[in-house]
Amino acid sequence: MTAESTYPLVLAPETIQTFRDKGYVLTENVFETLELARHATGVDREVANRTSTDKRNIHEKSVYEQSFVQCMRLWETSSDVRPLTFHAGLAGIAAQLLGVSSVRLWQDQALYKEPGGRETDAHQDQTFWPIGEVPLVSAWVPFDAIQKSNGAMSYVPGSHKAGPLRPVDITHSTEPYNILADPALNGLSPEWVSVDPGSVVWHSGFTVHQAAANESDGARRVFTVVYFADGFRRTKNWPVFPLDRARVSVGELMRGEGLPVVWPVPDQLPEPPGLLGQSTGPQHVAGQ
Ligand SMILES: O=C(O)CCC(=O)C(=O)O
Repeated sequence: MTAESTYPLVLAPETIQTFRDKGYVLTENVFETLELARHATGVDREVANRTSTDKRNIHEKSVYEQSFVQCMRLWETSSDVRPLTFHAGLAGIAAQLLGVSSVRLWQDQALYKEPGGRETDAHQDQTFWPIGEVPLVSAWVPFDAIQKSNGAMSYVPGSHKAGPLRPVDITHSTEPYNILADPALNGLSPEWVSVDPGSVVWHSGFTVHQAAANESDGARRVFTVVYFADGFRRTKNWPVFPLDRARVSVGELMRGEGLPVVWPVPDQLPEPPGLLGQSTGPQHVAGQ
């Protein structure tokens, strides 16, 4: 571990303030073209590996699967993806946005919205997980230019300040709650964010966000990395794969196998855990 790490990408104070005020912020020029293309190739390859036996077209999939092809914890099965998941520039930005000295990895995932893919329902991320109000931030890394017509995200500005609202069942196992009509949001409208490749959009764990349908002919290729502040404890006992795998019980510090420190930058890339989650989908449990 490098104790005296300095940030590879230093944020302007206004960028951090925007994130605190609005619950999301765009950072430009995080990746150069060739570097991003290299990461995209690694993620494409692992998504193709994970989905090679699935021959269904989008209309044969569940409502949830029509929002995106979801492949989680790609770093655990692909050494090509590891440099992106543990990218020092991203991890350093996460630490700056959260205002903490050390951050851990919660998860990475590819979210590829197929041509004709439906919208992603509006939700908050953090209410999915038994982790209370630990400071948490997601990096949304597009590999291509993304506008509303091909699956951009929108964010309700300031919604993170409402804290945890009613969870939204984006899997559609039950009727999803219409969080955009929650009185705590005071009727605020989501703001759509177009993103160029090389830029990254960050949102806080309680920011209400959604993604548009993909009306284009190409896949909307996005990779996300979720970071949380080190030194916080599990708050609830409902099942969640990464904490259960690391044998973190309620009241214990969230750390261990599969939850490595990513800032300060570790001396070596972390080793993947032995027990893996499912190849695709939300990885509620271990196994294929
Ligand atoms: O990209 C999407 O469709 C949804 C992404 C999302 O909900 C997230 O990154 O938290």
